Amino acid sequence: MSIETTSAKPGSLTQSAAIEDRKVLPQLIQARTGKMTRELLLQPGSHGLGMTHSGLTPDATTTAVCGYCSTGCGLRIHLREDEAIGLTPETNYPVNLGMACPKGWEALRVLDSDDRATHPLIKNPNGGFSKATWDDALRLFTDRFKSIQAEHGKQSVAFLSTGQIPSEEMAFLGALAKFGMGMVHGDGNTRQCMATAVTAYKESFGFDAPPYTYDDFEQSDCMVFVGANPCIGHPILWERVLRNKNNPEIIVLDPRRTETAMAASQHLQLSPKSDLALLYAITGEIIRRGYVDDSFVQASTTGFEQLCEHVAKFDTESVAKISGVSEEQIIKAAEAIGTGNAVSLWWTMGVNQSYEGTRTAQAIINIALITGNIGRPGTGANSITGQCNAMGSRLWSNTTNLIGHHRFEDADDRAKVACELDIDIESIPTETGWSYDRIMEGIQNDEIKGLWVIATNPAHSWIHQSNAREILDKLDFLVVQDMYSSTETARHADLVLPAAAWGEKEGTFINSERRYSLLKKVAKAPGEALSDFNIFRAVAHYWGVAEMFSQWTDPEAAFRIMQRLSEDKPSDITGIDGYEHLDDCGGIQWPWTSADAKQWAKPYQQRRLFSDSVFHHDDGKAKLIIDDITPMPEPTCDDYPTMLLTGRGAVSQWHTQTRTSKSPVLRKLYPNEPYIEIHPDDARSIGVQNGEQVRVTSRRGSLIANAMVVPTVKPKQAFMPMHYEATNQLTLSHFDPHSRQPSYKNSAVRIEAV
Ligand SMILES: Nc1nc2c(c(=O)[nH]1)N[C@H]1C(S)=C(S)[C@@H](COP(=O)(O)OP(=O)(O)OC[C@H]3O[C@@H](n4cnc5c(=O)[nH]c(N)nc54)[C@H](O)[C@@H]3O)O[C@H]1N2
Ligand SMILES: Nc1nc2c(c(=O)[nH]1)N[C@H]1C(S)=C(S)[C@@H](COP(=O)(O)OP(=O)(O)OC[C@H]3O[C@@H](n4cnc5c(=O)[nH]c(N)nc54)[C@H](O)[C@@H]3O)O[C@H]1N2
Ligand code: SF4
Ligand SMILES: [Mo]
Repeated sequence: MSIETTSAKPGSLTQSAAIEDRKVLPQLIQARTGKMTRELLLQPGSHGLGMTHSGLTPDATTTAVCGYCSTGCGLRIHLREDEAIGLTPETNYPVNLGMACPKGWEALRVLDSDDRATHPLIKNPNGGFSKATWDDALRLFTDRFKSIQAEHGKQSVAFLSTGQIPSEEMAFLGALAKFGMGMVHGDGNTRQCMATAVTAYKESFGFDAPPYTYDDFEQSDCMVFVGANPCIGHPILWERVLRNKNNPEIIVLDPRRTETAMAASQHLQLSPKSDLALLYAITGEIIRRGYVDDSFVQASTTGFEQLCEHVAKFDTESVAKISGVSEEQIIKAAEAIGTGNAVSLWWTMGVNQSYEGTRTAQAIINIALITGNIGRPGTGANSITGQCNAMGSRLWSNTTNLIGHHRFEDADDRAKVACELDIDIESIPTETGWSYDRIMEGIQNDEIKGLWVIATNPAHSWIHQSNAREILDKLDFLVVQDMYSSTETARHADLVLPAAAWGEKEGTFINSERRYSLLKKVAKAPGEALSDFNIFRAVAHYWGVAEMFSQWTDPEAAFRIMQRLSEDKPSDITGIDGYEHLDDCGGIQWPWTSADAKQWAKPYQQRRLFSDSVFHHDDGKAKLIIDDITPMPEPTCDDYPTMLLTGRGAVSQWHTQTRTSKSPVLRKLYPNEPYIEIHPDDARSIGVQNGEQVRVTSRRGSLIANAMVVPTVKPKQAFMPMHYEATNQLTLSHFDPHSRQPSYKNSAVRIEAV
């Protein structure tokens, strides 16, 4: 990670300000971006570079995709007698080109830990857990869930799953739960993360289709990052940005002066949640200055006139006041976008996790469309995903979409799925299930009594935590299936099922650029832990529906079923010839159809969508979607004068830290105690020095954290990483009305000295 050699335009005001900040913050940045790791990784005993210290020499290597983030780096696993003894980043992989972040380097280390779930655990009358056999555990699972369904109806048992297990496991879980066990409601942690992007793409393009390929980072001459901090969240993608030889303009829209903002040539440090107004003002300037690609707009979009009328209401002068971004900055950004030859716009959680997220994402999409920046190298309206298989969950989880991007309400879709799965069409629900927030509400209202949680940790990661935990405790029966038995959610469980982890099983993940890649079994799962896939097979057997799932013998067989289901969809993968083909190619991006496979000897790399300017609505055009601005759900006030933002803290911290906290190397790269970033003026006014404790209180709860006094947040704004258990005690239950994604990044709080 080289912040010094950034491709930001030299001499710009922003850059000299960044240098000021860097004098203040060099250590913080080094640690947070993982720069110090090489030294740490060279310590004896490390699985990373340190493998040379172990004295073992590998007798073979194999390449597997990393199991943390959606970048999907290839890791070369060094094997001795088929067991992993170390790893290095794969030099020959089209994604990471020989690079990996500290989490990837340390991926094997976190598999060994005292709190790995090794046996099924059943809650005993004292509130502790007792070890159980799989037979006892699965009998209990079946008896309890079946009796709840008998008493309260089939819909009274639901599941919450994840973007972090292989697609084959997601598909199996969704099919088993909804078609085999009769559940109606199930959702995933991708609701917390990607629901907004999915909704925005579906409405704008007619299909959930992120159009880009990573090569676009290197081909753009102007890149806009909205609510995204790739230096921390997607460090290897940021490395791809740094490889761009076009000396690109880099525009960052973020209320904080993030590591990414410091490296940008334009930082639009907007007021939280003023994105929609600001993007409309930029759109207005683009239109007024004549930067519209008229022939593209005419041929490939609908709604341009309405867009023009709408954005005219957002005059630059007023928006400058609302957003705190000057008129000059707004115009400068519009000029850069309007005059760029290859402009790409990227967004992540600063957009998705907001109460107007869907419309904000669509305002970004509109800019790409009206300037004709789509379908060409270096362009696109590009949502970067988060979890290793968030894209897989969007296609395969069978939660609110019928599996494979079909619709529950559509009789033809149900017939196709029934036929490909060889099941009775009557077993497929005819209605879309509830979203995550509605499932939580359903538990609160006694509509849902049983819950099966797989590879997610809601007692830490869901909003308004005290309420979330009360809700989990209301359940008659809670099953948690996880690789560790110590998670915040497992503490509330009646039954814990021990799962094998990344590295201990196989399957495919789909990364942000739509690439299916293989994960591999290179280690033995501890104790009696089973792969999620095999847990689902066992559940099918105990539930009495083994026959219905007799095709689902192993992950590759499931992959073949998924291929058949994908036929004729924009995400068609019928041309992939099994796992070996994925392995040979360094992963394959969707679509890859059987027709493609006939035409080309090998899937060509770096494919982007919409090069033919044809979208997935019936008329082949993309929609320009607009909306009114709505007031912020919880503005600051005298009692709660500070706006709290939350998000990722350091490259070496992953989410609820069940995994990353297990590596001594990673633990050295971030503060182990919860901290909150506050501005020096605010610190002064409450009489707090850097490192001293503060109490942070919102309308929902209160916590103690160390003050990190930094100029990177504005006065009356604060930032807290989500990785600390307490953070979500403060956050607000408010959702984007279109995507039902929680708005994690705006809660009014009060900060006081302790
Ligand atoms: N190291 C590490 N990497 C990760 C993860 C991790 O836990 N650790 N998680 C992965 C996952 S699942 C995800 S979803 C991604 C998330 O990746 P990002 O979205 O890049 O991460 P966040 O820090 O959640 O949010 C990005 C930025 O949004 C800004 N923001 C807050 N409010 C607003 C606003 O109103 N407007 C704008 N424009 N910006 C705002 C925040 O200041 C923050 O800098 O990261 C992935 N990568
Ligand atoms: N305040 C605030 N809260 C947030 C966010 C924020 O920005 N701010 N971001 C949100 C976002 S974007 C996300 S994605 C969520 C993430 O929230 P979670 O999904 O709750 O976080 P993780 O820690 O990734 O939880 C994954 C769980 O799966 C387990 N696990 C790992 N591998 C396997 C496996 O192969 N099988 C099984 N069965 N279990 C496994 C891990 O041990 C862990 O307990 O958090 C959300 N919460
Ligand atoms: S950037 Fe993401 S995929 Fe690559 S090594 Fe790090 S965590 Fe793994
Ligand atoms: Mo996420």
